Amino acid sequence: DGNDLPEIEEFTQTQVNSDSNAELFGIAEDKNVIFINVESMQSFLINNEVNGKEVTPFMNSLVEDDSTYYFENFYHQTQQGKTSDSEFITENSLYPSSRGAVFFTHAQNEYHAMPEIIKEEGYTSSVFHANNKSFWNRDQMYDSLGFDHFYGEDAYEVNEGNSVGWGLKDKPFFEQSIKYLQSQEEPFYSKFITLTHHFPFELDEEDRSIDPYDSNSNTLNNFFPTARYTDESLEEFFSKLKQAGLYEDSIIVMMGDHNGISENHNKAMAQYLDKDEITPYDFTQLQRVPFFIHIPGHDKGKVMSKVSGQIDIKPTILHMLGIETDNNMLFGEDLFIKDRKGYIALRNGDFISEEYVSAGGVCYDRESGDPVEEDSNNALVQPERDDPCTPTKEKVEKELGYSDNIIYSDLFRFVDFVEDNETEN
Ligand code: GP9
Ligand code: MN
Repeated sequence: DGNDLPEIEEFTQTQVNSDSNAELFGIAEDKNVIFINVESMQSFLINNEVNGKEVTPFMNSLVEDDSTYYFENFYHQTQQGKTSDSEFITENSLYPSSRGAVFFTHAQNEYHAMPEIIKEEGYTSSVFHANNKSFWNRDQMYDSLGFDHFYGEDAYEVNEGNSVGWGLKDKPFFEQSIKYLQSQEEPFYSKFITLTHHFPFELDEEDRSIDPYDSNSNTLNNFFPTARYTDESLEEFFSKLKQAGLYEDSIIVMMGDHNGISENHNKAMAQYLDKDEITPYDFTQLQRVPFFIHIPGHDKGKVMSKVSGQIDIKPTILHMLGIETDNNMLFGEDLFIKDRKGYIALRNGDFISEEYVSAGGVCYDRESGDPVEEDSNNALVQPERDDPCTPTKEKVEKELGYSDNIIYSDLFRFVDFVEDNETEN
């Protein structure tokens, strides 16, 4: 039953800042939202090189661009559901499951997802992804999330010449998508999910603009050329949007979905990053994924450094569209408010705050990456003194538990989400 609801509601209303007085409230009112879920893109690639060559020149140019906000301390919060988890977090501002994929286990739940909310403001929504529609149970889950259209593999012309690895390459994927995008009723919210930069990072010679890295891990070695290929596909997509006349009236949001390099490749990663080893602290910092908000015509874009994550996307986009979120029961916060709660929870219970990184049971100083030293005097007097990560750790556990309750007991069945805009009149 819904007995836990009042407590969860109290938490989301008091502990999560739903202030819509953000700098960018309404900046994208009635504009199209083009959202790109960029497969396996990780932040360590941005403004970095391999064999003396830039890996992601297009995204690097966006970091500098006045129309773009780039979030350099933005974390993915996915677990076993990988891409599907990143979608789940984005659309709902809820956490995914600690085991399995919520796209499979709870596709029949009642949600109050972004596509459904913006539909009330006259938006149509769609997803573009050149893979089988039932992969990750997307066909079912997209209905529950309120998406209007899903352009899967059958919407694309896929042949041997234009595919590699998992299927259609990203360049023809974007190219073939334009005609569908032009047919969307405006304003639209359209999500594109890329595929080429996916494990095991296969790429044809002709598509390679940079050489692989040289280490004992073929996975890491091949990660760089496919990242470059996808970066080029994004640049081409921007140009095509301009040619199609879709650019000016849209905002373009890009997010890396999760890491593509697991801890199995720590040795090679340490070599690449020129470190002795990859500690749990380093591995946690490697869970940063690029996040960009590009607003054509805007000139106040900058690099944003506060700790942030996928959970924050939904309130940020809704506020940019001029939609209030006060009664929404979200766990994320607008990326542009001053008074953020100051930490990001990872699904495994680890967290990153402005001061600390809690990883694998160790509390690290975020700036130095060193474990926080127990004050030796204090430890003698109070041997069980909690380390400075404990208060945040407790909040993180509470928050993850509340989100789990919502999902496991399908609690949104009992909530009547009334838009504030309507209640005021
Ligand atoms: C599959 C694609 C990749 O459709 O989204 O999924 P992943 O393996 O990254 O979860
Ligand atoms: Mn993925």
